[in-house]
Amino acid sequence: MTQTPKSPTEQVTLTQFIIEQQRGLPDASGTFTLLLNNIVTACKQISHRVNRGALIGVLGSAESENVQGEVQKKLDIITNDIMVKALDWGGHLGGMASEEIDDPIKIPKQYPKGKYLVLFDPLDGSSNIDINLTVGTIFSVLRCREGVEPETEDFLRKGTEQVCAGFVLYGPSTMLVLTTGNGVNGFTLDQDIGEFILTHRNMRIPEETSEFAINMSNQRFWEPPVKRYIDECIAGVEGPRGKNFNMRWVASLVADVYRILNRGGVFLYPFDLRDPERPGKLRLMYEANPMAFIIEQAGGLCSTGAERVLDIKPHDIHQRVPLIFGSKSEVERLIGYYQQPTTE
Ligand code: FBP
Repeated sequence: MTQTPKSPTEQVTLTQFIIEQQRGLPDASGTFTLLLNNIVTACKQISHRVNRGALIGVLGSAESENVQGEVQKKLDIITNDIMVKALDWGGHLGGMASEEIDDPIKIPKQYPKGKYLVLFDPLDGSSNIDINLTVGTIFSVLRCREGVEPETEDFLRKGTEQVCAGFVLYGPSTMLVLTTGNGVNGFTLDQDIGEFILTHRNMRIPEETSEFAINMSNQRFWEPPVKRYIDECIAGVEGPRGKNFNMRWVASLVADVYRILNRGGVFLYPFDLRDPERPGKLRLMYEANPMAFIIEQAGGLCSTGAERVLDIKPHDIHQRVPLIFGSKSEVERLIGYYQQPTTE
């Protein structure tokens, strides 16, 4: 999928790519390009902090809890502040919402309000930050009524209403994966010039795969359709699937999504019986919805098992959902298993 490296004169920067895409849109005012530019500037700052890690004392716990009841890492707070500071002054936003903050984040009075809302997970996979594994930032952009103070209701919109979704990977390379509803493209940060360069044009998920990703330690809590699906994968060529499957689990959603965008696969963080009140681990508004938009734009599917994630009508900014996504044929098979009556 990766294109042959181009000479600097042939390279397409993210800014050029977005401006060329926006040219085709009659009502494009350039505001979206400026907003995206600020999101990307924040991610470059985060990339720098994550990369310097122990050298600048940002690893380890912050000894505080977020709205999810999770102990925050120092970098969860630092990256949240970087995002808010990079986005609140620009005049493009009516408001923001973050995994690390209970309520919607207001735009300070001294700054003008704009026509977009941004929801973000400032540091996804933060349980991996202290062991130097890939982490990332995930963001989702919605439209809002211009110039007014948005209510929580203004954020609770279906994933189908997203105008843009993306994530930045802080791994061996720093990469941005982006969709504005016109396919999925990948950009690599050229640290020398500080620009994201188009390196993965029109990413497509292979329809077929023999690789699954799930946290196996939760097996005893899974529902019958998931138990059946994983058992059949593990049974391999001797089993009903007649082929061997491989397993991967990075415990960083951004890294698992990026692998599936490149070589296919199916990811499951399904509903499990541990806590029936908690329908899953991952959050709809700033994890599942942006990833579902990207996965579908790359030819994959994204479901809860019972319904398309992008069609869910949200009721809470921090609500959790079961998540199954990836290569079309496997997600369709899983949806079929959910629809079949179980014998258990
Ligand atoms: P946060 O780090 O943003 O809370 O993300 C949650 C997450 O780390 C995902 O990136 C990942 O897919 C999942 O949780 C891993 O869960 P588990 O630790 O149960 O395997």
